[in-house]
Amino acid sequence: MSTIDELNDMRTKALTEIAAAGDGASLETVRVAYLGKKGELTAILRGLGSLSAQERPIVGKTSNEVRQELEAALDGRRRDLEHVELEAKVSADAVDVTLPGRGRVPGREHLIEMITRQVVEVFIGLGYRIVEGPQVELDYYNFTALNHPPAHPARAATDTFYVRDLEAGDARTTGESDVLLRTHTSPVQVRVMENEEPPIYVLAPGKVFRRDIADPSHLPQFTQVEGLVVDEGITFGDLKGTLDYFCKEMFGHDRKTRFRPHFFPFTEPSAEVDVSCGICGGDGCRFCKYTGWLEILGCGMVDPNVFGYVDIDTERFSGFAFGMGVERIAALKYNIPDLRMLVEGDMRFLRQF
Ligand code: 2U9
Repeated sequence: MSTIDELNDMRTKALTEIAAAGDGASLETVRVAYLGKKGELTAILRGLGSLSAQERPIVGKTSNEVRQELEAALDGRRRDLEHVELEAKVSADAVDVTLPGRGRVPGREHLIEMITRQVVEVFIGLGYRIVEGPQVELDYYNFTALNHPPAHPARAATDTFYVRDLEAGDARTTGESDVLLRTHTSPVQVRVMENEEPPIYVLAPGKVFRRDIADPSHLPQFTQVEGLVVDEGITFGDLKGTLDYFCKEMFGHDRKTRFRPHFFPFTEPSAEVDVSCGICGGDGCRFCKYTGWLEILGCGMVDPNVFGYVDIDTERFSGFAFGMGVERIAALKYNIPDLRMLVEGDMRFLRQF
């Protein structure tokens, strides 16, 4: 076969292969096979010197034409492939801007946060300050200074979570120590009275801990709001007026309150406060166990023994205190049958409806 025939065959073969190359890499393989250093066309050009003087210019000219043709075909195919790749990428990344957006689920304040905030807002409106303190407390602030005798049942290791210091070699598995998880927020107010002079009008919201098994009406960790007033001339009348106003703000101005005698170690006299049932209006129904009343608060006049621990002059000052469980109020206000529902991460309490 003459060199010209060889060139023509090569041209046809190369053009077919270029047209068939499906991506940039296979196209490059074709280029190297013909135009690379060891390529078929390069070999012919290198061999020009050994051709006859007659053949040389024709083969040289044709070789150059074939090279230009192949280079043009390679460029054209490369552009086509790039275009195809770009088209594929664009259509894969395409966003249909006319589609409706994917909705986010907005969250809301948890019921416990909401009730705590509402209670706080009522007392802020009455001029009270919010105070906070440690959740890990000393026995002294949680029990002793609050007039709990040494053998008071609440101090038992079956009722209170005691904290052990393992690094200090405390090997006990149970039993009382000086450090505990506070069982009420009252130690916060003891600390306030230690550090400040009356007049004191404070509200102490926060987490508290009791060694109870969780059931429909108990949680081992719950939220309390307690209040403390210490001033000159504070009477049980001030206590009643304040808590009656609070209940009306919280539950509605059509609600009544009643104060039943009770006992707490830290107040004397003490009372529990009921609010009239919002379902039956006080007539009696299943919700209020046919009593017409719902128990909301505990309260009382601060026991003089408590003032003794914090060096407040009982000749000059008197005070009242109260406490409530936020989960219990949430359950009553929103008809929640089991307190455990509030802490189990049920999204229905957190989703905005
Ligand atoms: C100081 C002195 C007295 C806070 C009070 C109650 C009554 C009370 C309960 C409500 C439901 C606890 O969460 S609950 O189980 N609390 O009944 N708390 S008087 O008395 C104080 C606080 C601080 C220095």
